[in-house]
Amino acid sequence: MAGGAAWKDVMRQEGLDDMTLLSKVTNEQIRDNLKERYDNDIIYPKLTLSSQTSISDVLISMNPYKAIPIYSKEIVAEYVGRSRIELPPHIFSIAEESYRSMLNEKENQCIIISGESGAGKTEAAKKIMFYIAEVTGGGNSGGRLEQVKNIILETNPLLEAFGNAKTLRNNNSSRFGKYFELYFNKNGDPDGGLITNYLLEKSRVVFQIPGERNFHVFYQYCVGATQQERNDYGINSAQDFVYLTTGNTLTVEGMDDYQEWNDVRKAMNVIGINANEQASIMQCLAAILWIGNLTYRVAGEKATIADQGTLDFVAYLLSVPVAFLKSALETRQMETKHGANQRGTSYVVPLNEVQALAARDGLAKAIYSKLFDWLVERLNVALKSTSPDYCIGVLDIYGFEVFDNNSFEQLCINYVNEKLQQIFIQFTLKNEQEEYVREGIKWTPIEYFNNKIVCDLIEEKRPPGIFPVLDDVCRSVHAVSDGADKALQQRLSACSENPHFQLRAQNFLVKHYAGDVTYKVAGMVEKNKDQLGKDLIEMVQMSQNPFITGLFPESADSVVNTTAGFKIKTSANALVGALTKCTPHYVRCLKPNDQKLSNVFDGPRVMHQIKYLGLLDNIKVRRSGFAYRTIFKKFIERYFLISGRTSYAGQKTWKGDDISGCRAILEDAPVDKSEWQIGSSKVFLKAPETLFAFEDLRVNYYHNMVSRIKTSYRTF
Ligand code: AD9
Ligand code: MG
Repeated sequence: MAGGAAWKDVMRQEGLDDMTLLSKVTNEQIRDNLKERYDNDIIYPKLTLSSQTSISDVLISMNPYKAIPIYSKEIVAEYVGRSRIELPPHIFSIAEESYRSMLNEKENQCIIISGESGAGKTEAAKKIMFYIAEVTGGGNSGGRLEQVKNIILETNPLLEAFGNAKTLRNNNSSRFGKYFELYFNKNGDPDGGLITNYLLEKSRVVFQIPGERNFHVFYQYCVGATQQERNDYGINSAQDFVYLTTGNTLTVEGMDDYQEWNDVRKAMNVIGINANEQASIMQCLAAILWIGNLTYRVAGEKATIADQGTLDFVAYLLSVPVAFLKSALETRQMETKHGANQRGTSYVVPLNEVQALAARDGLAKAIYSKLFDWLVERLNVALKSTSPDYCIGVLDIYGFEVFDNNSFEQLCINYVNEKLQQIFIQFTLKNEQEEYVREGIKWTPIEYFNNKIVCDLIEEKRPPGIFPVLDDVCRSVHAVSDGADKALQQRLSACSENPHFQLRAQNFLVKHYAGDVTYKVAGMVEKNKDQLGKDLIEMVQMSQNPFITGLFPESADSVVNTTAGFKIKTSANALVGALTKCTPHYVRCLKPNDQKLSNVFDGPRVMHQIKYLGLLDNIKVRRSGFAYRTIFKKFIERYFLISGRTSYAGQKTWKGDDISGCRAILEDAPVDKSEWQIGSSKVFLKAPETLFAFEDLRVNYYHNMVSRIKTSYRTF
């Protein structure tokens, strides 16, 4: 049912849908094609690429920064059951292709969405979820299925409130990475899911640069709290909390915090977070805000809490004895070991100003990040699937980012982006070219930049990369000290042999695939250490509120000594492992300008992205490579009908070996010799059109057979 104005919007044609068909293969042509389409509100071109398993599209998405009417239910209906070559490129087409290929090929799929901060990844992920919820489980399936779909959709408002924030790059920037595996049963009905979250940027809880905000949820809470919550938890306007005002930005254009708060509360109900738990969440959020209002009085090397009233209130919110809170925020217990197997002597050492502030902020960050993990865990409980058959994973992480001041958080974010670029290269360039070599196919190799060298620079043990150096310093120096930063500065010289690294006074530069970023050394060791002091852990564990003690289940003595760098490295590599097991689909998001403006196409800015995304390399590999390949046996089974040498009257007659059978079929087909090659185990076809031609020949053969049978029946 193709009707309505919206549908016309999707069907409009300007420039090329498929950029692998450009007349000239240059970056300028890619840019011009993107511009021509963008100027006409067509934001999705694609690249038809081949991979070892199938021909697939890489969807390019250009953020329009305005609403374009192409996401209605009517448009969803158009994409259902349609192949990717029938309709214009669209995020729905990628969702459809993933879903169908999961059911047809019985293989798990993943959709990898990449692009820099503000390019449209999260919006794309949401549209995929929407599409899948729309097209699955129609009829009277009701009950649990509807509930699962509701929960899937409600995860977004909740996770965005707690995990997104306004940054200079994006008003709704994801400050955590998310891999959302949607589970399905054999019929293709959603059956649950699993969310894996990656490194929340928790430093934002205590500090924001000018023009940025803390996580949305705090501002929403401050405008949306009930009178009861205001009375019980001391919720005032955002203006009154230090943690909400360091960026000097309280509202976001186009964002209605009050409305969003209602959505958050609704989402909590749908997910099954009960009233008691919700009250505890409100209490924790309030505790964090009030912790931020604690101030210290400093005398020499000793910092003591200045305002008893605030301290009392925080103790009340955390349900802990105030004396313990006070000592955990002012002092540190140290133990000197006398010898192996002997208990040491304990000393109580006062904290200096820097250490005291670090303790205070550390407490707030720890509560928030534990709360976030708790929410994800609860979502996973709600999404728990009994026995899933298949899965589609949707990866939406924080995009590559560079600010005037970049620290440990940017290093982690940009590192994960490097890893994703690695997988993309692997899937679309490296494996592809290696297969040609293996199969002995003649072709012209394409040079491309392999960013493995940058991944190595950050994560490798030998020669030591940045994370291992950081870990080393963390092990040997007290994190909150000048000494830590100096030691890091010195030891980073171990990375200097890597051409993508430059050590400078007080900072270092990494030449990332997406651009150069200078990282500040100061504070990195502490952020990497990422450990709440023993005193603070013991203090929160004394809480009378089981929700709060539940957030800190580990014993203070057994706190595992893993650093933030180690964790992100481990989880990024696990992610890569999981993605490589699935059939991949790609969405490459681009942003048209840095001002978040609609109708502004900043040519050089777009060009920069085209270059580092390697779109040109993809097109070149695709054009000089082979779109389709399949093993000899499969090729014969599918196409034996086409040649008289391999078939007669619809029956396979071929008795020779598979390779000669393939050769017979290919030679007899009306296809130019340059369009195919035979490797050592597979047949390779150059253009997708050649494959379509083979499919047509097969279909025609059937038609002819049927009409011949009909004709002979009539004459009889
Ligand atoms: V980050 O790495 O999380 O900072 P994303 O996720 O890539 O970033 P996001 O999806 O949040 O970017 O998009 C940024 C903003 O661009 C959105 O809030 C929308 O205002 C706008 N946007 C993105 N995609 C679309 C779209 N398809 N149509 C309209 C869009 N607006
Ligand atoms: Mg995002």
